[in-house]
Amino acid sequence: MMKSIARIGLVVAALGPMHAASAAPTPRAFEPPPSLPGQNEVVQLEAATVAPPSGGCRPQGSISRRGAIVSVVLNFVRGRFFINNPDPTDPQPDGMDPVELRSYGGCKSGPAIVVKPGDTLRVDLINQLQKDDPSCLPNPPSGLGLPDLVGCFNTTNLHTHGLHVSPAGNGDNVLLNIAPQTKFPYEINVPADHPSGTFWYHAHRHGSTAVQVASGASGVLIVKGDRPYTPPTPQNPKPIADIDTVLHGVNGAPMKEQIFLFQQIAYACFANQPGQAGGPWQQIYTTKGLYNVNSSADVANAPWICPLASPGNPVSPGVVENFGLQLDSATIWDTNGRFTSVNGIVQPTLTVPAGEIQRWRFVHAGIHDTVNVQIVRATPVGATNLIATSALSGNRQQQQTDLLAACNASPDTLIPQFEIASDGLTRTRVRTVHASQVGGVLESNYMQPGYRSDVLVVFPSDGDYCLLNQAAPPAERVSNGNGGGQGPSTPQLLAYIHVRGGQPVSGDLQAYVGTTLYDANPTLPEPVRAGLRAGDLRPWAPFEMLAPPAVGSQEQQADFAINFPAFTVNGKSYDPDVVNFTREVNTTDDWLLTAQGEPHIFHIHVNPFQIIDVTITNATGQRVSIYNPDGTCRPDIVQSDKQQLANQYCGMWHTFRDTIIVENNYQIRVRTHYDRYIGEYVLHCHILDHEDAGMMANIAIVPDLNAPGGGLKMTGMRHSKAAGQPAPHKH
Ligand SMILES: [Cu+2]
Repeated sequence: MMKSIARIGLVVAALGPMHAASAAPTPRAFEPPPSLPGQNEVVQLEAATVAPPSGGCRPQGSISRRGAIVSVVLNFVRGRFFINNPDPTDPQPDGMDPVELRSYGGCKSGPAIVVKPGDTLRVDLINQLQKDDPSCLPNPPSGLGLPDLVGCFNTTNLHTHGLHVSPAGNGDNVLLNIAPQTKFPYEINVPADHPSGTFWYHAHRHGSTAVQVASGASGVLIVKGDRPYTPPTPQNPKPIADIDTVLHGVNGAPMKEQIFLFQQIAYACFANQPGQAGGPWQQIYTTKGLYNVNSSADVANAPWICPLASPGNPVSPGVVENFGLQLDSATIWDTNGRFTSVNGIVQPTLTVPAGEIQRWRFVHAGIHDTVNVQIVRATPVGATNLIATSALSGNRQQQQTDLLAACNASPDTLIPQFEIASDGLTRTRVRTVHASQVGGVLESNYMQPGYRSDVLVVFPSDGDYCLLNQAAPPAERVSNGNGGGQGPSTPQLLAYIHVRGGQPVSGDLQAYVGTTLYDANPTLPEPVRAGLRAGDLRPWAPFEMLAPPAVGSQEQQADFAINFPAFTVNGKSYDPDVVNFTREVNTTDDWLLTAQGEPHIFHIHVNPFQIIDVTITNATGQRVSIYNPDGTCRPDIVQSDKQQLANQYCGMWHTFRDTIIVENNYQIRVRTHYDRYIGEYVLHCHILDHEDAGMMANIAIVPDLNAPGGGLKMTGMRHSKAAGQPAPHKH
């Protein structure tokens, strides 16, 4: 470890003082996520989406297809690359901060992987990280700020978030430890009836999840479907059809797709001298001096910088190594000055033609902070149109003034997002995120870590637009002393959108999208086609309504809380050796989700859940639903929440998801069916530093709750047979 610090210092020093800092950031073009080299017809099919990025990163590894077997070699490596930083006071050449991060294939974002229903996805995960890992010592250096069970940052595993696949054995099994310098053959069998949609994969080994995902260890995983609509029959009342099959133009050409993998890579540059007492990664360079565990609040809230190294002042590249300083704080992402990146690039520029309907797949791959996605028509400010020239500069806080002026969200400037799928699953109805609002708040596409949202977008005319992460409501901002809040304290530009050429659209964009889809799908039966025009997606939605649980079945509960230092589910910190819930396969449960003290994010593996109800305690102390009987939000209830948190649930009634935020004072009732798969898996908070700190529980799905051992083992069979008694009846 000492040796590697010395090496790091030298490398950065060698890059440095020759180059002067540039005055304005160099605009960076939008790029898709990297793609693995290899032959894969599905990737070819997706060429427009997953083409090798022009100036981007070619990940180590490979992908190939033979029949229905997709073989991926995924290298988990310490990658050295650069992240663009629009802050001109950042002295790195051309505003490119050198970083050294745990990554898939050595790129900022993991490679996009595309599979089809019925595929077997084989992933050879090769953990090339070093065994020499100070976070994995029996007594790690105290300056690393490691809570109990957090550490071993070079040990990993792989989770396919949102996929309905087996959690057992070599499947989507997050109870595995893939040690450094070892490899593991995952085999993910995507069932033939799996919904198509937007999913993602990321590292998920308890204790190192947050550090690895905050380093960028995540990538999109798309299930691409080609099953056309067929009418229901008595034998098959709910035929499977993929929304992909209707998203094309009148000429049949597939709709252009764009992937937006939002990552919040929390890199910091450290000042550790080689041989420093207490170990490495203890002092972060900030605009106000060195930040360590003993720093004042002033320094702790200062933006991070990566200065040039000089003799006697080594500077590490940007790394994610100190759990306590870099991740484990409700406010740190808001104040550290770092930017949410899109496919590994900070504030890229995307150029699209007017009038072209595109499918945008948003994936929130951050670990902790809300992203409130808005698309806003830019207003030219002064002589320089900063959005037209992609020229916002400064760290996030410094960009605030220009951004507020240039990207002012209002009912007149907001471009609607037509959401067709949430958490990968096609909705029964298009949800429009637009200016019309419940409770006096301009709507955003509210995304929490783990969420996905597929939206159709179309730009009415030439001009410049801002892809924003809109600020949290005032009462929720970190700057008002309210923890992490529901979004940043200041709006943040995620990407510049330049609309150039194409055909302008006048009139209502929703009608335009509906008519375009109608015209492009003349072979659909007329009622289905007319429904599509009106936003009815039921023919392509994998689920509509789950039947209720059996009468008398026990409601399950997950209550998230922090009783520092304990991060708990139902009062218990994660114990890998304890099964917290045992439930029976092919049964249905209702769950009540609650969070104490601050919001938490419920995520459960393997099976999605349906949002049955969201309730809030109103001013007179009654618990009331935020929904009307038809699923629309009740304005009076929404307005009663002074923190304006109910809006994010308004589009969720009866939708199916795998991740949902649980706000304080809210209760969320969800329903889930333990379909098909037995085995042990987890539910947890998707604020990943909470998960690492213990906010996770094991759930085991067994063949038969009433059989000895759940019917999983031969144990007890002899006894029950010898006793001559039939197995007790269920329920
Ligand atoms: Cu949490």
